[in-house]
Amino acid sequence: MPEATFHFPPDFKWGTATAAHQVEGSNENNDWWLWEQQDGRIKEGHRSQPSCNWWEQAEEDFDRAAALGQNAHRLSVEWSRIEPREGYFDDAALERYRTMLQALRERGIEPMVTLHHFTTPLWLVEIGGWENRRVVHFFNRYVARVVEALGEFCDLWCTINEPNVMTALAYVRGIFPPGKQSLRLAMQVARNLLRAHAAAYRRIHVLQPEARVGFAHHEHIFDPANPRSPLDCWAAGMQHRSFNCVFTDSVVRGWWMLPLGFGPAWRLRKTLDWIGLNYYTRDVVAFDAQAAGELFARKFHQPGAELLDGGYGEFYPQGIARSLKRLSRFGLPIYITENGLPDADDDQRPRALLTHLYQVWKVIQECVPVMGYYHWTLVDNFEWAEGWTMRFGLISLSLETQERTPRPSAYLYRDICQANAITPSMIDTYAPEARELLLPG
Ligand code: IFM
Repeated sequence: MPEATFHFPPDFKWGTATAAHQVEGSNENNDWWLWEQQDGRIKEGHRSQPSCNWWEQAEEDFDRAAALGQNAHRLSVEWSRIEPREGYFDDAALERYRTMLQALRERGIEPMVTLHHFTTPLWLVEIGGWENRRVVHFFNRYVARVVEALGEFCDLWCTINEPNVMTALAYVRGIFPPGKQSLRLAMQVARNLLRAHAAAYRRIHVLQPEARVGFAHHEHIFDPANPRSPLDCWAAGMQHRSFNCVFTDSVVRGWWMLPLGFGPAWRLRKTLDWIGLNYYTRDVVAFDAQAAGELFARKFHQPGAELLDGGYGEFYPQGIARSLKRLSRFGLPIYITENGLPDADDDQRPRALLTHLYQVWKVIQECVPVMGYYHWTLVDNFEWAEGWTMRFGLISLSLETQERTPRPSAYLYRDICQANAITPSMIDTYAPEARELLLPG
């Protein structure tokens, strides 16, 4: 009997995802650039510069993506380049982005453009950044300019990347700029991010009625350390609700679902045409009476679990299926806007690709409407507070020479994209150790 091949839907999108500050280089007018200059902020004192030099030569990597069989790419545009001073829009920067999007189209790659991916212009930071409610107006005006300039080449827009990660790391843990630790400010910022998303959604549709607009949500799995312990279950549930549900559920229900505030939020309703899932890993959670600041949670990795490089988390492919199923309750098309792992020597990535995509395939069989998958990422890039210590690329990058070297997983992903399927021979060629997981017996 022939062995199973796992086919994806005929119009499935296969791509990679990136973000401006992580790949462009020479972004010196935003909060992350300032943050990188401060001692102790980034691991090993790394800086984003020169990154992958996309501002000059993104097209060379687009060639590589096309040669690797990809038909989609998610990239972000840098607000601080487009609006370097309040109210002043730089036509040359917009033109550069037009050429990038056109270059993608010419290579048969459909762009998805993210409008905010963690970085904020310095002029806005000086007046409070995302804490200032006027950000909603500023973001809206900037989004309108971008859509007017780039709409010829793009109709798939992602307003904001991972608003939950941005709020948690910048305003609760304080390891992203502005490095604050205040639940009150975190809630204020969360509200402004949601308002900005909703206003941008409406503005984009006025300018481009056919647009498809969503945001990229990061879902992290939290499981109770002891599923029979009501306290562990409660602590894991609190982590889940406060990290995973605030943004998604507020928009879908039109009701503020913030830890410090519930109430009507009608203007958030009906502001998603699709939802993006960024999935990476999970934690297990035990109740800890001493950890009031952490919502009484002690988080750790499942004992005996396979771990990812640099303490990034646990290798847990089932989590992508669980996350997709939760999001499917919203009744929207879903894009997997990010999924990947840090793996410099590529000893886990081939198996990670196969096992995560197998989980995706399984939920598609259960009628979960997954439209596409964007692997994070094409070429190693600047990993925020982790600097260059974590290598997420299908293609490795030498920062000294800018030389690119595809890792074996780049070819596996190419084969999957070209076949629109996972086949037994791919498993045998790239990750035979995954065979018993995918093709038991
Ligand atoms: O590099 C980041 C990206 O900017 C947002 N999502 C997670 C990725 C890997 O940590």
